Amino acid sequence: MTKIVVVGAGIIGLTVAHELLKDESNQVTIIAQQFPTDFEFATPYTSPIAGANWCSFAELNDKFTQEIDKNSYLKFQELIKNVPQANVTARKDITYIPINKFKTIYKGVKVLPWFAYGDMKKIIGFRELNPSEYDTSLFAYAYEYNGMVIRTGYYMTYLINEMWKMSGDVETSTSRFSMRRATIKSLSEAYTYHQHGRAEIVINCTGLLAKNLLDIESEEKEKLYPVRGVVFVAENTTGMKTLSVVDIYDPEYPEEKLYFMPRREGELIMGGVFQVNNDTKDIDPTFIHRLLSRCKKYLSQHNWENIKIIRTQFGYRPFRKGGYRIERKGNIVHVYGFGAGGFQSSWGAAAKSVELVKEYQNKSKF
Ligand SMILES: Cc1cc2nc3c(=O)[nH]c(=O)nc-3n(C[C@H](O)[C@H](O)[C@H](O)COP(=O)(O)OP(=O)(O)OC[C@H]3O[C@@H](n4cnc5c(N)ncnc54)[C@H](O)[C@@H]3O)c2cc1C
Ligand SMILES: *[C@@H]1O[C@H](CO)[C@@H](O)[C@H](O)[C@H]1NC(C)=O
Ligand SMILES: *[C@@H]1O[C@H](CO)[C@@H](O)[C@H](O)[C@H]1NC(C)=O
Ligand SMILES: *[C@@H]1O[C@H](CO)[C@@H](O)[C@H](O)[C@H]1NC(C)=O
Ligand SMILES: *[C@@H]1O[C@H](CO)[C@@H](O)[C@H](O)[C@H]1NC(C)=O
Ligand SMILES: CC(=O)N[C@H]1CO[C@H](CO)[C@@H](O)[C@@H]1O
Repeated sequence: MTKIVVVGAGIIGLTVAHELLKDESNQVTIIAQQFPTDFEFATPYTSPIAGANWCSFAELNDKFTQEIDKNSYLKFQELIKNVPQANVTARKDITYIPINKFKTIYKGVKVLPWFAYGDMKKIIGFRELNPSEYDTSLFAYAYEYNGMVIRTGYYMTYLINEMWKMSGDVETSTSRFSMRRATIKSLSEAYTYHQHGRAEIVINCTGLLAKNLLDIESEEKEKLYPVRGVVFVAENTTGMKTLSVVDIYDPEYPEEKLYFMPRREGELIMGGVFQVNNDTKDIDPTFIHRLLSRCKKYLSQHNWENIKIIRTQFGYRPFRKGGYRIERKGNIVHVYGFGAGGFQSSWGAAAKSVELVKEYQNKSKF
């Protein structure tokens, strides 16, 4: 048996732990300050705040990220098909590019994502919309694909339930899974938290808060930064059935975005903002008015009258300069810095992490 401690119970820690448990020779303890079943989050914890959808941000030539996101897409499709209790729902995902953004930011060049090409185009059902399908006085172009909405809190609970199942549910002296609430000051402390004695391997999935760990490499500390997001959760009385993204550009409010995720159970996620290095907890009270007036302007086919906002949420996307890190250093595997895409990269990132753990296990056999 290999004793492994996973630090962090966000989407990354949970998915890595889930994949490690598939190997019956691994015993995994997750330790975290916050778990998905907490109702209030005293310290930054991003995963329960996300919508979440799949919209890979990989550059056209970044095969590594493309592979990770494609792996995750295929995994989520399996869940959509076969595992309704995972609370991942299939939805069309439409993106509209307003004319002003096309002219100013994109300099009149049409930009399509990497999944508009090659085999992924077919897998994902990518299609550019015909001009007859959108308002050409507002938009330069638009496209759609077969996307999804992940109901993040329930989905993470599903992952935990699966892990108990793999381990045999009851915690015994031989059970392979355990969860413990703890706040560690340094990763070197993490080894002592395994349920069956000192751990051999630690997986670092701490998101943004890792900045606070005492034994972090100083250059790593400087690489991590928050990008704040704010979303409103509304009752879905709009008639919206597809995920919709309007790629707006408002020179007066360049941090403001416009996207919608209708959840299966009747909630509508309305976002949002992309505030680099802003760690405030305040919500600008005038923002909702601008958001709703953009709704009426760009998505007038839906009903925005009397929309009822149920709650407001904010979180900090854990960004890292140079992109995320999946790397083994001795018996520590680092898996963090997933920015705005932790869900869409989760399965692919977990598969890579498991490979790194195997590599270590192979080496230490000799
Ligand atoms: C508004 C918003 C919308 C988003 N929408 C999407 C989307 O549509 N699709 C998508 O893919 N992504 C989306 N994201 C991004 C996604 O939420 C993040 O990339 C992801 O949640 C990061 O997960 P994580 O596991 O790395 O970190 P976290 O979820 O922050 O988890 C970190 C874990 O580590 C624990 N921890 C940290 N330090 C310590 C310590 N010292 N001791 C013990 N435990 C510790 C924490 O308690 C927590 O359990 C969105 C984010 C925001 C804010
Ligand atoms: C653990 O991960 C964080 C980012 O989440 C990173 O800043 C830190 O360097 C890592 N810890 C160590 C000890 O390397
Ligand atoms: C919108 O909400 C209603 C219930 O309020 C639900 O029946 C319907 O399925 C929801 N639509 C979508 C697309 O989620
Ligand atoms: C951070 O966000 C708040 C709320 O939106 C805003 O009032 C404030 O000006 C922002 N701070 C910075 C430094 O951008
Ligand atoms: C580990 O060893 C096994 C068995 O020898 C081998 O099949 C596998 O490819 C190795 N994995 C890695 C990541 O080194
Ligand atoms: C709480 C919640 O919305 N969970 C849903 C997850 O999926 C199952 C199976 O489809 C539903 O029954 C739950 O309502």
